[in-house]
Amino acid sequence: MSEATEASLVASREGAAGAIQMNRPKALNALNQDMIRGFAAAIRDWRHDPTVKLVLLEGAGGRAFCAGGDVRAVRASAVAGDRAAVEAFFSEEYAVNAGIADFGKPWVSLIDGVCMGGGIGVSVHGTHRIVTNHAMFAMPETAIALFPDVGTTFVLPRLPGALGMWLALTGERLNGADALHAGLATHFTTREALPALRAALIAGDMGATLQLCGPAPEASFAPQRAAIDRCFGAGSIPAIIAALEAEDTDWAREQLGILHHASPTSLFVTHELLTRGAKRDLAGCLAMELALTRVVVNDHPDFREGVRAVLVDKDHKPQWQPASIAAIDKAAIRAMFKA
Ligand code: QUE
Repeated sequence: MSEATEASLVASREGAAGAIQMNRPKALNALNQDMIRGFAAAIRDWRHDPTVKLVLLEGAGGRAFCAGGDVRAVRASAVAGDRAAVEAFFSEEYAVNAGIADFGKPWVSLIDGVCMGGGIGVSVHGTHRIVTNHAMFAMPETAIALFPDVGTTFVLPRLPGALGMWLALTGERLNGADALHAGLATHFTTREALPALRAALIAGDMGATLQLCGPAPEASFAPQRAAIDRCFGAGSIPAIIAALEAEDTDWAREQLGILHHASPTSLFVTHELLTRGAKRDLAGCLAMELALTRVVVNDHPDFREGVRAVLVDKDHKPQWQPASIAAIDKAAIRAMFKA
């Protein structure tokens, strides 16, 4: 028999666990449509299977948990005018996010390496997000003119203070300890403890699993904590910019540099989404996000330009339209929410 082609998502039974491995290591396990369908099938098959006590989710290759969605493929669909393909990708991805939230059994993600965007979506709605000292979390979508999605418009406004708004607008990277202190992760361990932790999960022993977790170092953002709330809680994009300018610190100047590099449209859309998300349940947030993808991905020039600049040509010199925060027409942003 010939060797089977490596599946991009490997779902298998291991003891008491349903084990899912995201397996596109060269693409940092970024989620493509096949992988999303694999998640949907595993959720469907294991939800009511009493022999599956928990789900264990991990990334292959040692470098990444999951870098996000396969936004290169989504861009290609948008450029080709294939709205149905764009709709299929996001609607099925967000259904998986909702399915994880109401799975009803432990959904345990072992996060060792990169975890961005869609990777946060397949972990944060689960019951346990165990991070190592090598984890790297980010919601970097404003850099490619997308917005925080996969249910993070529900999660981010519920983080302490203005941490969620800060992470959503700047795409700031968090290490494992930071993610724990911010509330994106639930437990901290070391890379060295992962084999024993995995064995405990396969034995179905959550108690033994969590005993392999321990205290995390202090958050790297702790010194900035008050300034984050003061600036990113200011209430609007122009007010956030003004607050950062008033700080007159190296940290604030760095934040301003990041915001002025991001898609201006994305910043306003993201601020509005998180503000609305604070008052909605997860299903309402996912529906709001899906409606926005139709406009942002298919109809607005910035998304295809952002993916081009960051992931296709990698020149990191996107030409945004409009090009500056000052040039944004608030009515045009409001219209995107009504489309
Ligand atoms: C913003 C994003 C993504 C990103 C970079 C951003 C994203 C994503 C990837 C990514 C990274 C490496 C890969 C890959 C995809 O990068 O969603 O296939 O090999 O998936 O600034 O939203």
